[in-house]
Amino acid sequence: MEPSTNDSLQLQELSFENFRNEVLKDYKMSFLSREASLIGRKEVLTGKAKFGIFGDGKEVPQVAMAKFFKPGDFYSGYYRDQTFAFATEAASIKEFFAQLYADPDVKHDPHSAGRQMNSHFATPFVNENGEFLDLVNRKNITSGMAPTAAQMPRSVGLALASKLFRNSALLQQFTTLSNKGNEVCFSTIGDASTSEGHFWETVNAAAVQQIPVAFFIWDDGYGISVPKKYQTTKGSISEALKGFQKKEGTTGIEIYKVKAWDYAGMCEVFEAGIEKIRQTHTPALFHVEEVTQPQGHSTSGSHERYKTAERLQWEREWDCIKKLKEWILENTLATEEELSNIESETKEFVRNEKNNAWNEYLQPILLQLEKTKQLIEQLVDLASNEGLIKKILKDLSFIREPNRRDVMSALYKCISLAGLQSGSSEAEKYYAELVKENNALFNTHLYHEGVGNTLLVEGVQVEYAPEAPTLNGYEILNKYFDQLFLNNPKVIAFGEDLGYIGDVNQGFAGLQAKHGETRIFDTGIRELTIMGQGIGLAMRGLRPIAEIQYLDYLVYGLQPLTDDASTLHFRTAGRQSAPIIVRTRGHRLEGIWHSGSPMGMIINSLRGMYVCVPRNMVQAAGMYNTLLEGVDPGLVIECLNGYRLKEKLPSNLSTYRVPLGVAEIIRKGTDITIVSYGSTLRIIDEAANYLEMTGISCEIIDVQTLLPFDLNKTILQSLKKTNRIVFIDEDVPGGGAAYMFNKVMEKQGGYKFLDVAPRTITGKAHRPAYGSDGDYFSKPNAEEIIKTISEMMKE
Ligand SMILES: Cc1ncc(C[n+]2csc(CCOP(=O)(O)OP(=O)(O)O)c2C)c(N)n1
Ligand SMILES: [Mg+2]
Repeated sequence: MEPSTNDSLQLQELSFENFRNEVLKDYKMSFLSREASLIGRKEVLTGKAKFGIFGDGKEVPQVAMAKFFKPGDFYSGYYRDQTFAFATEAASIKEFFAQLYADPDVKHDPHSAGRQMNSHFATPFVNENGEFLDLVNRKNITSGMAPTAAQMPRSVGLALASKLFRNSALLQQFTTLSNKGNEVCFSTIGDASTSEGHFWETVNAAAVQQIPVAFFIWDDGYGISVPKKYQTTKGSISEALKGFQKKEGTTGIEIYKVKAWDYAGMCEVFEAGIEKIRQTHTPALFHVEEVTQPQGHSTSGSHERYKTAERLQWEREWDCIKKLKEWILENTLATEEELSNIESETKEFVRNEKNNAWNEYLQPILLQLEKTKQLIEQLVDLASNEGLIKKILKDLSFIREPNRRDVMSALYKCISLAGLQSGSSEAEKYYAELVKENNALFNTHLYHEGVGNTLLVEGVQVEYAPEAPTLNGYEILNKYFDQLFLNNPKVIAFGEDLGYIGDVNQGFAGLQAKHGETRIFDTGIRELTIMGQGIGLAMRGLRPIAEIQYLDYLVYGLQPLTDDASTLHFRTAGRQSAPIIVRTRGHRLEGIWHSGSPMGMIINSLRGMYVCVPRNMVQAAGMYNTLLEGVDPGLVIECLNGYRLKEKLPSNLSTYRVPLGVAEIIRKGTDITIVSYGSTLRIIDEAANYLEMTGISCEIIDVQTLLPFDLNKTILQSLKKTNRIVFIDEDVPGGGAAYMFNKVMEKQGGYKFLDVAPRTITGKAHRPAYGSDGDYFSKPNAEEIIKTISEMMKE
């Protein structure tokens, strides 16, 4: 039935009222966020917080954008997006201040437990068992990072996941991870950060793959002090990107331009633009121009130093909140008075929430301080110099805004001055309690700490049938991956040349044809975003194996691994995980670019990942299985020269598991312990065969994983027997071998069992020269090992 004229009038009024309320809500939200920025800056300048970076000037674009961010969607952005976080209810004002104060209580700062600077938000993705939550019915904010454009590469994976969920029949069953691939990834970036290669690689990867990502560029004309003319071709990112514009029948992206002060315009463009992305999976870029920055870049320094008076004046006039207010008044959506009521209400709310956050932050420290002072008072008489303790006590009373470290430092010194050593005094017991408490607050979650920790995955012994065939290494892997893809629908593998030809060493040969292009596929030459793609897919609950073609090129993809994958779990205090498996092949082959073994660099930049260095392909398979059982990210470096070596085919290849951190004695001996891993073991074996003929018996230990390292102290046990030890690898001097040396000597206490000086044998400091002779003279060779060990036997 048609509505009567009266009904339709009522409906119109209703929809006008709804519209008006929506606009006023957005005004209020923008104002609220601005107030948080203004107060936040003061909190830093008065010393309550250490550093602040705020979203002032970007409020209105972000309330507009937040309207179209639906449950199930993903956000990967940067430190300017507090308004978006408030508007999507991902963060509260109180949480915002808790993070500003670095409150380590996860209940107060659920985004990072005080581990990140302010405006680095995150919503929970995994529970304490490492299981993924229902991500479909919540708005998902991936944890922010400070390095400019670091949020870009993972956007590729976050968006690609939607495409895979939409197109792969096998993935339809995971209804808490995706609703038929309808999720859009919102990715924000500052204008200046688009100068980073990360941005270009990401836009290209998104455009080529046609994945649902919305890029928002907050163009305020500056990257700290450096203006656009030094950043962007033609001074406009949307102009510079024109060749990426999608046309009929091509790949590409949609490009939209809007003005940050044009509330109505942005709502219209974002609504239609996001809907199109959701429907078609064509990525889009929203170039938001004429953005301002009322308080300048951050609390370190003022923008008067580099912005002209005219620019500053323009920024004041074109402030997005001021313009929104004018627009509301012009359109008679509210009166001055109504808006001013909203403003004063909001100001008070923010002030109160700030105070609440501060009190909650301070309360536990004040309690610690009180108790510590009482305990110290009892120590005064015990010290030979009681004046010193009294001074510490007095200083403690003068601290206006105490930190946990002030408490710990005073208590430790007083315990020491009082000569307490029993461990049973009240002061010592309390100190021990605080050590434990602070460790739990500040030093946890580098890896998953619940049942999903990969270290808890038990090993499974390898089994061989009596007539087990002998195959090339690559054939072993090929059989392994085939079974893996049959057994685990969440596993996805991709990389350069990995799909159609099945990788450069045929580990995946024939498997794309068998398991499908949504599971095993090629990528462009873009290591950085291959890693980002893996991280994003892993964050969406899939189990990507992301390939770097050669270990030497891991450096191209290292930034997302070290800054994102390795820190994600830590920086969210266990609330997000990216269990990416990075597969690569390396160590000794040929020349400067195909035989690198930069293990020191890798293990020191990837704390937070597990690093596996299998000696052959059966071991590699066992390590993939172990990593896939846990929820931590891992790197597996296969031996580049091992694909054509013969290995026996196990009968339990798909269930065989190599436990992480368990070193294996691969040759028993009595005179010297040789510690190594990967392809170097073959050179060592050659040396050991020779040494045996000369009467020297070598015990060779394969550490198997560098992170973690020999958890059972297998090496120490061996050293206790041989009293001689040498660490060998192909890295530069002071690299991987020095790491192993440190672990055994210092951590395992190996120095106590030495009869002769321990040694490391490594590659040269330079890159390996080309050819067989280059290899011989650049990398550790059998003769060098024989010579060193023979000398050690004579000492
Ligand atoms: C890789 C890296 N280089 C430098 C910095 C220091 N830095 C922080 S923000 C910034 C400017 C970013 O400008 P833009 O992308 O325009 O964002 P805006 O702050 O203007 O919103 C710089 C240089 C950084 N965080 N990361
Ligand atoms: Mg900028």
